[in-house]
Amino acid sequence: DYPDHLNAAVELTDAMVAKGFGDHTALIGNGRRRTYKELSDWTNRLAHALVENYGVKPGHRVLIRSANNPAMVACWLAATKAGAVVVNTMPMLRAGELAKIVDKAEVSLALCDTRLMEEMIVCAKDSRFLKQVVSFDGTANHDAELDRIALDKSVVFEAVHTGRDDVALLGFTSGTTGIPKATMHFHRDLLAIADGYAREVLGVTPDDIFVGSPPLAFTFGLGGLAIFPLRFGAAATLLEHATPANMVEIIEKYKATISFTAPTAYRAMMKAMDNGADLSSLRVAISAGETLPGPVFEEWTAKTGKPILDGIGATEMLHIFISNRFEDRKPASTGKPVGGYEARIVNDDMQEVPRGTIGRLAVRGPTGCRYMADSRQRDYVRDGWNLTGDAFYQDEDGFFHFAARSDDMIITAGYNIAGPEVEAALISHPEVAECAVVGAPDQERGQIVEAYVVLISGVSADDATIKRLQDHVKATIAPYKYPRSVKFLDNLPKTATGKIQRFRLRSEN
Ligand code: 3SK
Repeated sequence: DYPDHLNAAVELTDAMVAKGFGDHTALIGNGRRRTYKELSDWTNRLAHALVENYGVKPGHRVLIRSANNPAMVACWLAATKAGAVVVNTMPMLRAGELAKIVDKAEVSLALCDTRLMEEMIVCAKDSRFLKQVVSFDGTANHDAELDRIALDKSVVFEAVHTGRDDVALLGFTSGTTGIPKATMHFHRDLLAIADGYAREVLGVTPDDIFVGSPPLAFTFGLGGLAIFPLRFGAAATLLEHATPANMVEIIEKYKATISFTAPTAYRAMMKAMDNGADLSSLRVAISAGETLPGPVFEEWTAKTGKPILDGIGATEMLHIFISNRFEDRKPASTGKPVGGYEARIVNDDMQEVPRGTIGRLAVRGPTGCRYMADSRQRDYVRDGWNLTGDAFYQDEDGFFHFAARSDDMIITAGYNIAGPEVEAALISHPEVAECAVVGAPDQERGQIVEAYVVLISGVSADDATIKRLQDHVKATIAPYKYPRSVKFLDNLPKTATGKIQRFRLRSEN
């Protein structure tokens, strides 16, 4: 239960100082630590600048363009304190992609890291909506227009008395299909993901230090690397260019306790451990974005002695809504609903199917999908349930298991085959570094199973390897599921957030 008037940014900064966390480290990035008091003062100065110098009013859409760094978090909090609706965006977006977001969200002000101004200015040049682009310094120097203006402002700011159901954030998702949608999230949603998942599943304490790779522009990153730590007086380490190698460095240097990243990065981090890396400070590893393969779960648990928790989230739902728990986890399972959420497996008529049957994942709880001006809303929310587009089944113990994205089911000669099941079989072959499986059109069978494989270095991409991989799949799962077509790639196409873009592979056909 949240009060009628709620400003999430105040709860994550000023309220934390009032609770006695002023001297605790809140953010570490670009070679500097910032305490909660410093973050509170910084964001209040920025909020004054936004209101007094740039005319930000409640409900204005403010876009932020930056890599993960403390200044981006400060700008997001400041704009939220000023009552703006924030759109966080990733640094690699080009002017054309930014323009689509600006138009959809009717963005009037953009705050942009000085190092990323070029594409932002191109985007603003012909925009109907975007009237001001203001630079901020994403390094620790505070040497850009917004920083200079904020410098003389008061550290006390009376935040806008937003309602708990006022929109605070627009999360953009193109999912794995490439067509962007804006999802609206309220002030209360921003706190609900911390008070649900982060409190109940992770048991975050002020001693925790977070590290991770997802961009803050993606709600997975905003939750894991800003909202969760700040809600509990913990610290977040922010990396502008996160790689498994520099995440390992940060874990060793700051004794990080909670990591957020995708399964491929955990595989790479385990390789680093083989070369002597010390990850013993981690108390839990969170894996999401792609399903965590059973062998990675087993190997991580054996090597670190610490839990790796797979979970599923969605930009539409804001964050993770089904997860494994420390004391209740199963390999190759996504876990059970997070407190406050309900999940069920339904057929196309929204009827619950028996345990063990693959169907559509339906979920409801404190957060949910609200697309902005998008007719896809009625496909996503039916009878009050959010249909995430995932095919799942629930086992006898109540654990949910991912089968496929609904559009990743391959129908071949009358059989339904979940692409990710074939991927899990392929990835367990020692010569496979990464893979993605899709359905390719076939005259005789309708579709065939087609695998795109990235081999580990030194293995030849030839017919003998194809045969070895096909035999391995036949020996691992029901033989009819083996990939009749195997193609080799140097890299898999992925979104900026690391999700495999299977639609691109399908369109190769
Ligand atoms: O995996 C996802 O798509 C996701 C999206 C938002 C928040 C959290 C997660 C895991």
